[in-house]
Amino acid sequence: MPAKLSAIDTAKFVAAKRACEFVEDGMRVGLGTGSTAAWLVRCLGELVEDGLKITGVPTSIRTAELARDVGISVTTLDEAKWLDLTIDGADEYDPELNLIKGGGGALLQEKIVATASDRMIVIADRTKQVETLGAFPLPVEVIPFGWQTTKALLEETIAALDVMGDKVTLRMDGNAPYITDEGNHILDLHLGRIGNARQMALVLNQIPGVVENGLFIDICDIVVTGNGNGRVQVK
Ligand code: ABF
Repeated sequence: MPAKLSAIDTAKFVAAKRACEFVEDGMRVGLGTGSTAAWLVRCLGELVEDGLKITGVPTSIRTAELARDVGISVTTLDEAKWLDLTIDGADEYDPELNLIKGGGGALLQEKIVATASDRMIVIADRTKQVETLGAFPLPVEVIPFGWQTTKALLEETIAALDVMGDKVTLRMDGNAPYITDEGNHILDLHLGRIGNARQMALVLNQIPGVVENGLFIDICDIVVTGNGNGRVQVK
């Protein structure tokens, strides 16, 4: 373990290290995005240095850059076609292992890659565990064309679902909306609590202009969590 890690980084590191035990020689591995997934990429880089043979499919430009930096051979999902395993972070996970993801702005590629995998493992620190999803703002990716109309339709739809929540707000980095690797915008839905995540995930994607949302339902198979004392739990 790297020297002098903070408690939160220790939690992320040990979860990432433990998840590497699921990676076997010759695997095609989806590589997630975010700070916990970055620890995974670094740990896999060390294993590759020691002879592990894998091919990585990154879920963002920044993960692709980090993977190359640590010596992991990367390819595209079109090349790989299907993956043995995807390992990624999350913003929240509930008892059914349903997730909110996308706080890092990479939800679209993350959901495509995770779905195109035999297994999906989430690595997280203990703070990501919730009884009910929704305290973390739900990211929704929309195309730039007519995004303000899409935002208004989202507000109407959420109101119709009678969801107790604040107004829909656009994540503003400075004066510009957050732009994804695909050039789309991210809207953050401040819902507070999502009573029926399965229904919400389906309804959101029916709205014209919505590309994808950060609810990952029935996609995650295993959650590996770490805590600040270096202890790991596999669920
Ligand atoms: C990414 O990792 C995102 O989907 C998710 O929002 C983020 C979690 O970031 P971190 O690991 O930095 O907490 O997969």
